[in-house]
Amino acid sequence: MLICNCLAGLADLGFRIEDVIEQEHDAALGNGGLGRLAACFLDSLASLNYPAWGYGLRYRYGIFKQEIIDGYQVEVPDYWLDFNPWEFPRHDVTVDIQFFGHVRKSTDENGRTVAHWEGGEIVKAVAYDVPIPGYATPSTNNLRLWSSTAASGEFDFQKFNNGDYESSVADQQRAETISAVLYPNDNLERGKELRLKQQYFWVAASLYDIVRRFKKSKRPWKEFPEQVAIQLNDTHPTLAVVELQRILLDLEGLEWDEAWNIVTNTFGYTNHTVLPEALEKWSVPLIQHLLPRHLQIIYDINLYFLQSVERRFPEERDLLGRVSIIEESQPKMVRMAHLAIVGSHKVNGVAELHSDLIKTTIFKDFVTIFGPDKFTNVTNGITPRRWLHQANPRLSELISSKTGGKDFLTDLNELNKIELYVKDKAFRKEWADIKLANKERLAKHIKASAGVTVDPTALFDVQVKRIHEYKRQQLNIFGVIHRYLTLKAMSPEERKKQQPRVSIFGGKAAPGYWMAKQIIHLINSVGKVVNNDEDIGDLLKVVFLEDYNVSKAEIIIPASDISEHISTAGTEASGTSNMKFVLNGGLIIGTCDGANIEITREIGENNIFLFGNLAEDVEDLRHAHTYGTHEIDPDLNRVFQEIEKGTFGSTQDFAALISAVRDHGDYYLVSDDFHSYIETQALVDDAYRNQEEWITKCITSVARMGFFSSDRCINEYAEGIWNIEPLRVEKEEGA
Ligand code: GL7
Repeated sequence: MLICNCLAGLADLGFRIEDVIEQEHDAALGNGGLGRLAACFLDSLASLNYPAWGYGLRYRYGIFKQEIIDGYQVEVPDYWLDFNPWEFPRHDVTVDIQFFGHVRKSTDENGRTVAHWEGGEIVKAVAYDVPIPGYATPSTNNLRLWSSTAASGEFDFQKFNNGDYESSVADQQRAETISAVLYPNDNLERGKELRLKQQYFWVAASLYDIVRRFKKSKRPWKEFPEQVAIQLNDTHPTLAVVELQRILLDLEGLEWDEAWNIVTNTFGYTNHTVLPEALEKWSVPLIQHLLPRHLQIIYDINLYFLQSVERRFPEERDLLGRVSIIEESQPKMVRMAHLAIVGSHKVNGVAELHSDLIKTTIFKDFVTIFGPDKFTNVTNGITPRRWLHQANPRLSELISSKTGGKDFLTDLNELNKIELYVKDKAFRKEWADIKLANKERLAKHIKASAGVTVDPTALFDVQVKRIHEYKRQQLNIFGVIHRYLTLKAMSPEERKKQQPRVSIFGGKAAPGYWMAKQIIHLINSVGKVVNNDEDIGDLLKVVFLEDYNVSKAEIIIPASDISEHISTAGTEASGTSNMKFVLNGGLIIGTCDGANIEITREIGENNIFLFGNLAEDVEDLRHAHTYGTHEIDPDLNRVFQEIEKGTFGSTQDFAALISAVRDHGDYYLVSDDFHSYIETQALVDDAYRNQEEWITKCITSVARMGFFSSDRCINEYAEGIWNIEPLRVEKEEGA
């Protein structure tokens, strides 16, 4: 009804809804899976009627736009706020945030030492509210994004009038810099002062807001954790642990133990990666300079923690150094993950393998100290509202016609009803038609954006995600080159028997990640040669889609036949696009990593193409590469030789990609997994040729994907970590 009114209203004004929707920018306030997961969670929280808030920064510039020029990535700023009808500026909701300064200690009338954080500078946080409407419920939650501005709110008129023009706006500009731009690194931390400022600005404003709301309830402080649960989505907001302790201690006058009890019962911490380069550490001098009082509190937290460890494990001197929040390096560093673990009552990983890995590797000592119950798993999920209903309306419609309505969108296990129709001819035909239509739509997009003509009946092989060595787009493109060489060596008759394939890549490289940029360049260079080779024709096309983002994902994912989730085993914490692809009727080629393992368990091992070494063997293989001889796979060597011959242009550019494998220990095991990858890709070709079998696999897989709803995931957090229940809400008429 509402939609009809919108359409009619827009038509009256002379607009088409499609054109209006086109105008909307992606919010782009994150880098990759981590931020997108949070967006799915917000949708589930609202749809399940949980009273929850999301907090973040209102970046003026989100993730950059990617252009491909001459095969290279070029970054362009993406100013998205010129048109954002969804936000409500709340100039009445502001918080003053302090930085720098010093700490003065005094003694109160009870002889207690009181700390006063004084001086420094103040920046103002202004709230912008983004309503998050739940699906099929009147509940709407709030995402509160903070924007930074000068404390005075304006530039300094006094200075301006005195002719000091530059300095009159300097304060304003410095303040606004804090929420100006998102750091574009995915799974990498660089320790920049502005980034730390962003983190503190965000958590201080958010905690102030939370505490203000709690105080209105007039409940005693000890009941704070009953009313409030705060989930740390990775370590980026971990300063919140310290900030809450500071508020309780310095501003509310609680004793240390009482305050710390409240803090630890309030926070939960989700770890999203084991990659060492992504584990946050901040230098002690930097924190000392920016947040002097917080550094004192961190030292006290660490002291009490280490004292308790020492009491319990008096013989284990090394243990203290290993678990300390402070790393005794030069300069000393604060290990944020350790702080998050010590400051939380639950720690979880995001897929079973990942949760096991953190318990046995990076956080092993903490399991010994706190016991295994503090550590748990909550396997990630995705919202079926966006990733099925919105992205693939025809498939959603077909499913709803067989499951008896739209209930599957709020109870994804309902999907299993479609397995009854796996042999139903009309159903299968409609299923195949929908996939083809989605592929035709993507083919049009490929033509328009990359200028390449692709045959929609070819096998669409997709790898879209951030470009990263651990995600191994280099393995994929080396495999594509191997396929090209194999086809080239065939007679025209033999070629005719081969399965045509379109290899589709997309994803951004962090601007400072040189190797990732070389991978993009190699993909484009290979595309240029292969796509123009008349011997090859439609048998193989290679496409790099510019500027992969959520809107493009909604076009690409429903059009995939096979998608690649091929990280080195043990490196991808979960992955979530793997779930999106299968939910949209595509199959997976993947390693035994992250959520691929649980997807296999749910859909059955006949419906997924797994290959490669297992996580438990990775360490030994790396060790062997470094200390033994490292034989490169002969097929991969052929690929390297072809690149080095200059077949794909400038050999210099790609030398580093080859030497990472051949000369520098092949850390990501590209050579070790190459043979198994190529063989498994051949199995994919065979399977795809048998379209009847293929469609059966696809339907069966979708039917068994219920587990991967973010609703299931949020219910697990609510029950196991936050101890909250949904609000009772009357369903809307006709919803
Ligand atoms: C990530 C993981 O790399 C990814 O595997 C996971 O699915 C996601 C959500 O849990 O979190 N961790 C991380 O730092 N980034 C991720 O995408 C950027």
